[in-house]
Amino acid sequence: MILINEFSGSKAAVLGLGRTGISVLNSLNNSGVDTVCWDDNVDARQQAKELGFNVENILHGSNWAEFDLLIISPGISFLYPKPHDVVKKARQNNVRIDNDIGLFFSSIDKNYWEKFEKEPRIIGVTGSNGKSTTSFLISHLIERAGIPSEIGGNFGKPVLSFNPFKDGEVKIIELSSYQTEVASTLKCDISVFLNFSPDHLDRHGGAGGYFNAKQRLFTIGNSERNIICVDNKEGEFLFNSLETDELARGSNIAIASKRNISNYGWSVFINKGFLVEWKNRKQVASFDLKPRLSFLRSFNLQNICAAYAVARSLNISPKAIWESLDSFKGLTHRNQLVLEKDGVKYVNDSKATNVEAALNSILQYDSVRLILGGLAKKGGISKLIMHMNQVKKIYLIGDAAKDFSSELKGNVEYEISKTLEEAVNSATNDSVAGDCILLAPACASFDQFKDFEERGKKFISLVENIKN
Ligand code: UMA
Repeated sequence: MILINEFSGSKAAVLGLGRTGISVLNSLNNSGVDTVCWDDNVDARQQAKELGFNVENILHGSNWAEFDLLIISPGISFLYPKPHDVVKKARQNNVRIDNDIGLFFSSIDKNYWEKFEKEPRIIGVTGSNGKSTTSFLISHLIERAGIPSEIGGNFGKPVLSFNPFKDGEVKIIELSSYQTEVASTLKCDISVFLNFSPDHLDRHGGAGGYFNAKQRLFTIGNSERNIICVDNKEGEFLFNSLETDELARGSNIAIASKRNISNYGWSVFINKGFLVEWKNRKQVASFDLKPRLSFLRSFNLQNICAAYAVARSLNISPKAIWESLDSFKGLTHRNQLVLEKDGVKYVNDSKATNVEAALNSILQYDSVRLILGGLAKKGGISKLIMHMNQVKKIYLIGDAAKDFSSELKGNVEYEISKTLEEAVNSATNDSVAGDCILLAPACASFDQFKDFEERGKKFISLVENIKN
């Protein structure tokens, strides 16, 4: 657990009692902070009571003059579609609002850092897609190099549940826009920006607000090194704006998965099937990806460039990184090959919860039977429809099925399968050797499942039945 001495003796209200809220309460209570907590869900409140926390209706029954802090979970609306009523109340009473990420960074002051022989490092990874895979790949590369590490944040383990820092350790934090939007402080040593595509637009008042939330990691963060993917225009903009700072110029690394960017001061890119690093107009390393391309591509080349650049920033040699890449197995629910039977592949990319992520998956296979649908995100699927060459048929599930079917009409063969089970069965019956049955739903899962993990697990269990 991470302790936060700065607030010892103060009083905090905690809203949201999921994974984050409980970790915040544990940490604050052990740091000498007096806490009360609340959740809109009665079961969550009951569970918190059973854990011994002080549950109090902070919306109607509290004296706000007593509170110094309100700590909110990522799922709580901060600005859009409208601020949660408790957030409004805190603003009316001039109570500081923060989240677990802000608390985590406030816990690290000079006095704390000075006790280490070898300074620990913190890496923040943001972007619309590939954050988890990149974070996991970074941890794999640095662990293989003998550097201790821990991974958390949006990845699953709340940052305040991290173990106390060890000498020379690296903490890797996956950061969602919900988290970067609210955090009062973001002090990573190395910050990574992967890509940008519209997502979570309701929660950020549109694409501008969403980009701004991600950009905060770089604008308020002041990292020692920024690693920015310039594959899309938002990344290019971010890189150029950071390079206007004379002191930072040259310390940032640009990465690109589709073109030669050796004209940047320090760069890592994929060109003609090679992973290449350039620094100060000299080539530092070059590896032929082609023999391993289909294996590496399944982790997305952008993610590989980013993790390589982070490892290089930690002084790991190009050769050691290259050798460790081979033993990386990837993450469950992210482009995970579940079964290959009679020449048909079954791939679980349940984490592809938006169009961009689904498209990344589809483009990796030549003949796709795509399971699509769930709870639709804003913006429709027109971008997907432009890339249907590899898609033989679509099997629509969930709430979005009807709306998507009208968009697909005339563009690609489809059927409304309703449930995941029906979709898997139907796609299996239709399939021939060489096909890939791909769950890349481009939607949230909450209409039929608890979360993307439950949806992925269901897919795996349905596929396991086919195996037997
Ligand atoms: N709640 C309220 N009122 C509200 C909204 C929520 O009381 O208006 C309560 C709920 O009743 C529930 C609690 O808040 O009891 C849930 O809080 P939460 O949604 O913030 O969930 P946590 O369990 O704390 O998990 C969060 C992240 N969840 C979200 O961002 C929605 C997890 O990311 C993260 O792993 C975890 O913190 C640890 O840091 C998940 C996620 O889906 C994986 N992230 C999104 C994504 O990847 O697209 C951003």
